[in-house]
Amino acid sequence: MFLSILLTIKFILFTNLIKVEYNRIPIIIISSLISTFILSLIFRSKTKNKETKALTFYIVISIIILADAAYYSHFNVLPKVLVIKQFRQLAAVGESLKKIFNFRILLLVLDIPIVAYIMKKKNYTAKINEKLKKNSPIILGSILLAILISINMKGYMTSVKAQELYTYHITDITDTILGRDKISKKDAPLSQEDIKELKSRARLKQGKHTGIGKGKNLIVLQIEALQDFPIELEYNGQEITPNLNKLISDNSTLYYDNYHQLLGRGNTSDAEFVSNNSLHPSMEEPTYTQYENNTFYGLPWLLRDNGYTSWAFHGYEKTFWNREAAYPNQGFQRFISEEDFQFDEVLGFGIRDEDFYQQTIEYLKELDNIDENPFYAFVVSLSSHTPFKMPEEYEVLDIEEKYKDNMVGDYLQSIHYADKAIGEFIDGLKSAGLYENTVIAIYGDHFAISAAQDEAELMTELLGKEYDFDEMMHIPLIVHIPGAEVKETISTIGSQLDFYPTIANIMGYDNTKGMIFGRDLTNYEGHAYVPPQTYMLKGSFIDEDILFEISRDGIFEHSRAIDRKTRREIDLEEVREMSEKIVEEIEKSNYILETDYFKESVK
Ligand code: GP9
Ligand code: MN
Repeated sequence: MFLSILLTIKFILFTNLIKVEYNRIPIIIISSLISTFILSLIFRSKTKNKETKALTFYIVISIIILADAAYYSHFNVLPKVLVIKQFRQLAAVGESLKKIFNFRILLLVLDIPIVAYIMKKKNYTAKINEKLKKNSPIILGSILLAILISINMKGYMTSVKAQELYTYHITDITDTILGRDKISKKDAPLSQEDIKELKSRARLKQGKHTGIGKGKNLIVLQIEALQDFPIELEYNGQEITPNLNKLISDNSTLYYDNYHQLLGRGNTSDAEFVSNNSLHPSMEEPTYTQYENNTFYGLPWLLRDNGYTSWAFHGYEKTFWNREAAYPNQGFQRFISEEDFQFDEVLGFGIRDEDFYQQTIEYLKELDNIDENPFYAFVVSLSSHTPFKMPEEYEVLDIEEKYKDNMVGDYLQSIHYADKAIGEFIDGLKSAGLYENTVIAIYGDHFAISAAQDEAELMTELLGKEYDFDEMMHIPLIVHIPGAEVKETISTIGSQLDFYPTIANIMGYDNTKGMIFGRDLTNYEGHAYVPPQTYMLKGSFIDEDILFEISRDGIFEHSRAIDRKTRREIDLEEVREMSEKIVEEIEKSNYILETDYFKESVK
C-alpha cells in the first residue's frame, strides 16, 4: 500500500512532466492500478524476500519514469524501446545533465533511499490482513479489466496508450518485436503514378538561377544549432551574426528566410541525411544506423556522376552517429574526422570551429588537386553545440542581466563565435584561391532553444513575438555564388527536405536516377510546407499560413491548428486533408528506405 501510494504520487508528477492534457485522471488510475496489481502479486506469492522484490519493482518503475521524463524534456515525445541502442549518442548529445535532470525530474528517484530504509526497518507483509492479501490481485485485476474495457468502449484507448506508462511501453515493445510498424511489400504505398511523380520532382527544370553554379566547386556548411532568429538581429546594439549578415547582403547571395529543420531520431546526422537525399528521416533509429547499407542517390552521388569528388568533414569521433559506416553509401569518398585534425584546445563538444576550418582548408587544397574536376565538400561544424557555455574569453557580446547564465544568453555568445569562425573560413578560402570558383551553401542543422521548455518565455521576450515550434524549427539557408548577380531573399516555405533539389537547380545537374520528396524552393510555385515528425508528431505541418500540431494522444480532435500571423486557433477540419496527405508522403518515403528501393533502380 505504502509503495502504491508513492507510485501514484509519482504518476501524478509524471503526467505533469510529460504534459498529459487529455484523460489525465484515467491515465493516473490505470498506472496506479497496474502497479498495485503487480505489487499485490509479489506480496501474495510464496517466495522469500518479498520486500526486496517489491522494492526492486518500485526502483525499476521510478527509474523508467525518470528516463521517460528526461527524454521527453529534450525530445518532446516519449522514448521508444529502440532508443536503448542509441544510448551512447543520447548520453553525449543530451543537454547539460544539470539542465535535463532538474529538481522536478530528480524528485522521481530522490525518495528511493528513504523508502528502502523504511522498508528494511518495518515488516510490511505482516501488517496486511491475510484475507485481503490473498484476494487483492483478483479484486485489483478485475477493477483494472473493467476500467480498460470501458475506456476501450468509449474510444479513449488510443489516447491512453499514447501517454500511460505501462500501456505505452508494452504496445511499443510488442510493435517492435512483431515489426508492426513495418510496411509490407505487398501493400506498397508507391503506385506507378507516384514513382513517376517523385522521379519528375528530381529532374532538373529550367527556371530561375538554373545552373548558375555549374562547373563550380560546392562547399556545404552545416552549422551546429544555427537558428534563423540571430540573423540580422540587432541585440543591445550588437550584431549577433555579422559575417552571415554581410554574406546575405552581398550581391551574389540568395537567402532563404523561411527554411526549417526536419529531423528524425538521428538529430545532426538526420539534418545531413535529409539535406543530401531529400528523403524523410527514419523515426525508429537514426537513418545512418538503420539504413547504413542501403543504396542512395543523393547530392554526393549526383555530383560524382558529373565528375565531382565528394568528401565529408567533421571534427568529432568518426563513429559518432555511425557516420564512418554510413558515409560511403551516402556517396562520400573520404571522411576527414576528428583524428585527422590537430588541436590542443577543446571547446564544449570538442575541436574549436576555428581550428577545424583552418585545417579543413588545407584538406580542401588536397581535394582540389585530385583532378581537373570540381569537388563537393560537406562540412559539419561543432562548437555551437548545446549547452552553449563557453570560457569567458570567448564571450565577447554584452548580454543583459536577464539573459546572462541561461540558455538564451549563452546561445547568443556561442553562435556569435560560430559566426566569427565562418567569417574566418570564408577569408581562408579567399587566401587559398578556393573562393572564386566555389558555391557556398550554409544552413543550421536544428534548433538551439526548445519552444517546449522554460527558455521559451525568455525567447518570446527577446523576439517580441510568441516563440512556438515554427520559430524554433526556423533555420537559415544561405547560398552564395561568387560573381553571380543574384541578391534576393526567397521566402517560399521549406525545410531541409528541399535542400537537394534547390541546390541541384543552382548547380545545374539533372537527377535522372533518384526520387525525391522536396522541391526546388527557388522555382516551386505549388503549395509548399514543412512536414516534421519530431517535436511535433507525424501528420503535423507548418505552411505559409498555418501551424498544425497533431495531438500527442492520437485523437485528431485534440490537435492544435493556429493561424501563424494572428496566432488564433482555426477549425481543425481545414487541415485534416493536408495532414493525411503528409502522412501518405512520409509512408512513401519510409517504403523507399525499408525496401532499399534504390538498390534496383539506381545502377
Ligand atoms: C556530433 C555532433 C553533434 O558529431 O554532430 O550532434 P547533435 O548532438 O547535435 O545531434
Ligand atoms: Mn547538432
